[in-house]
Amino acid sequence: MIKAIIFDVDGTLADTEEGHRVSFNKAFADAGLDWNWDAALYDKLLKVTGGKERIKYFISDFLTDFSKPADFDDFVKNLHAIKTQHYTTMIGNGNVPLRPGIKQLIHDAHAAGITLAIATTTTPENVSALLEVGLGKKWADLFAVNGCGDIVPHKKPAPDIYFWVLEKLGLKASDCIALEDSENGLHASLGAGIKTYITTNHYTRNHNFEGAAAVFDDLSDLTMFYQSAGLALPR
Ligand code: XBP
Ligand code: MG
Repeated sequence: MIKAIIFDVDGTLADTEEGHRVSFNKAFADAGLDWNWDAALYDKLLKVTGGKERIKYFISDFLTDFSKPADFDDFVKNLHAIKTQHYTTMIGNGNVPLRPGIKQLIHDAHAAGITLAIATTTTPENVSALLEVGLGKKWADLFAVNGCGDIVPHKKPAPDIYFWVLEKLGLKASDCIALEDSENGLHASLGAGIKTYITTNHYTRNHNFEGAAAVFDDLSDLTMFYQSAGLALPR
């Protein structure tokens, strides 16, 4: 019997990556940088998870003439903090709804006594902004564990965040299922031994999901998902 469902956030709970991309570009403009991440470039940059890590990847692998400031880490951290401000404002305005079936799944599972958790690469502020709009002010009461951002040394595709969540839940990997959207996310959850279901989006549709228990376009048909995942939930 599944005791817990562990949710990825970006691309899974909501289709957020366009919001992230636009927020990165706003931060670059605020900083007087002529960098512009269009969708095609962002698709490549999504190979690296974590906004700070993604900025460093862009600088190292896509910029040739950028001379790093002395306090490079602070420079990146500050740029990312500005980006997070723009993102949380955008999300707070209700511009990015939860994906189909997500709100119903969360409430059905919580009502049935299934433990819920979050395992994401994004920041705690971004998670709060998204779920306060999507699930209401008391969203945090629905989740036993909220694993996000820099609390682990290595971000996805490393399994660290999933090991961290399992440890906090006090559950075995076999007691849980994970919901992810990307190849990096799948590698992370499988790396922790967790059976993983995928919902794709326009950035991840062509990823390699070998090892996933099942791949769905989205969870608009919760009955199909519940049957596939062996969840005895009302539909
Ligand atoms: C997706 C990510 C994040 C977001 C940007 O996280 O890799 O880095 O793209 O958010 P997940 P930040 O799919 O694990 O939820 O800038 O806050 O990292
Ligand atoms: Mg994701």
